[in-house]
Formats: sequence, structure tokens, C-alpha cells
Amino acid sequence: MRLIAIMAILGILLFGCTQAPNAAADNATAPGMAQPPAAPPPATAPGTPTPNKAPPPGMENVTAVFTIHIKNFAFEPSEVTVPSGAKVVWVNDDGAQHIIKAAGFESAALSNGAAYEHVFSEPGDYPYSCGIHPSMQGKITVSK
Ligand SMILES: [Cu+2]
Repeated sequence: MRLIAIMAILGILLFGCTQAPNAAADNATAPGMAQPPAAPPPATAPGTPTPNKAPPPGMENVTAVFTIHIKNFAFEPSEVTVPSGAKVVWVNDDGAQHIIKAAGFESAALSNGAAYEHVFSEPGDYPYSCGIHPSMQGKITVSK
């Protein structure tokens, strides 16, 4: 196919644009005034930095991200089922401070607008509460 294309281009150059080159007369439609095929575009536009394909640190094994809001002294939603490898992010929408406290991890005191994240890589149930207000309860269920 490449040889035919080259011959077609040569035919255009030799015989001019008014005549269809014979080499392309087999089955293909004569290209007529078509220009030679342009070079393929570069993989990245000039000036565009090459994106880093590696995930950022801490995100290598993250399969999904779930956000839980802390609002009116409650976790919303209070019970979440996530796949193994999910990252859960708690965001404090309250004016009061809260702490995410579970058997295996504990956040700092989160002020309004602050967030805490934890990646759940092992399936299981992870009940948690607020370290300041123990009546605030939640549970993360990590499926396989
Ligand atoms: Cu709290």
C-alpha cells in the first residue's frame, strides 16, 4: 500500500493535477489534487509538558475516592460501603472541631473546612466515631 501511495504521489508530480495517475486506477479512487499525506501530529502539542504517568504519592493503589461530610454533629452518610483500595475523605462542614477515630487510625482535630483521608486496603468493617463527641458514630464497610 505504501508503494502504491508513493507511486500515486509521483504520478501527480509527473503528470500534473489534471490527470488521474494510472498507478492509482486499480481499485482506489484517484486522489486528484490531494496533497501528499501530512506527517502524523506529534504525540504532545509543542509547549505542553509531558504528563507524569505515575500516580501521585499515596494514590498508587487507590481504586476510588469517597467523601463523607461531617455536618450538624453527624457523618453524612454515616455508613458507607467501598471497594478494597478506596480512599475515604472526611470533610468537616461544622463550625465545631471533630476527630475521626477508629481502631486503626485517628485524625487530628479537624476544624471547619479541614479534611482527613484514609485508604482502606483490607476488606472488613471499620466502625469509627468522633474523638471529641463519642455519640457521633459511623462505619466503613470495605468489600473485596
Ligand atoms: Cu465531633
